[in-house]
Amino acid sequence: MGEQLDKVKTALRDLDLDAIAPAVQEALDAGEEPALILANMADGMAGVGDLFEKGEYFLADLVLAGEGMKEGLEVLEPHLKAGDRGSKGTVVLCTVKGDIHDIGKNLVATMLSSAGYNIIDLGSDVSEDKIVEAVRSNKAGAVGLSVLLTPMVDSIAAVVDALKAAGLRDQVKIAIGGACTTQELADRMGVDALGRDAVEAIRIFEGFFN
Ligand code: B1M
Repeated sequence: MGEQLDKVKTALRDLDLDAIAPAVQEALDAGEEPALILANMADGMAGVGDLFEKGEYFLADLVLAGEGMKEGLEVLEPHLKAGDRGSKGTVVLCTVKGDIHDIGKNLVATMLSSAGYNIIDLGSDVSEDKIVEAVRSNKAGAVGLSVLLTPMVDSIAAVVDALKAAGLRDQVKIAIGGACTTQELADRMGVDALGRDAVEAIRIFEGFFN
């Protein structure tokens, strides 16, 4: 036990694309908890981010890492969805306008979905109008925004303002997360919570719906 989790993390960090899906399958076969496997995939991606920041990886490597993450998730997702899906509440989730980073958002979506929430995943680079429409048509109780680019943080305020203008702000709680978010930013933007990782995101949404 543990050795297979390391393999998952290392395969992703080293961009060994052929090894990622088999490593996830091996960890499942060894009886590792799917949520723990997911956490190791997130650690592998964090390793990719560090190597990029050190100048050892380039943009093309980041795209490969995104592919690797998708391949691993394809194997893992059916095992994460054992819970009572969709019963705990509806969450509209996306990455904000101007920002195409979606790996962290996808992780949060997978974790929340397996924890029993109905996730309306609008994807990345999503306008405030689309979010308002999705909240209204799905009667969502919460909105989750992923934000990685500092120049795009004003997109958060645009969502808050659009929900207010539509008369929906009192019906939804809003959480933000992503590499460039801080508590100070969350306070300034007028959102209800900040999640630092996918596990914290689950705790936050549990609080929103209880
Ligand atoms: Co870009 N990128 N990127 N990038 N990229 C960052 C974010 C950056 C910090 C790298 C750097 O320069 N050091 C930097 C932003 C600087 C800033 O503004 N602060 C940056 C930049 C500048 C850019 C471009 C502008 C580069 C360029 O073109 N010159 C460009 C932007 C394009 C655009 O969006 N318009 C760009 C492009 C890309 C790729 C397409 C190549 C690729 C994205 C692929 C994809 O997502 N499909 C990419 C990647 C991979 C990264 C890094 C290396 C890794 C991001 C990631 O996936 N992390 C990133 C550097 C870094 O973060 N260290 C970087 C792994 C992921 C699991 O973590 O997303 O943080 P994260 O999610 C975590 C938590 O944050 C949290 O839970 C997740 C799981 O634990 N979380 C939430 C996330 N959302 C949440 C929501 C919640 C709660 C928790 O509640 C709702």
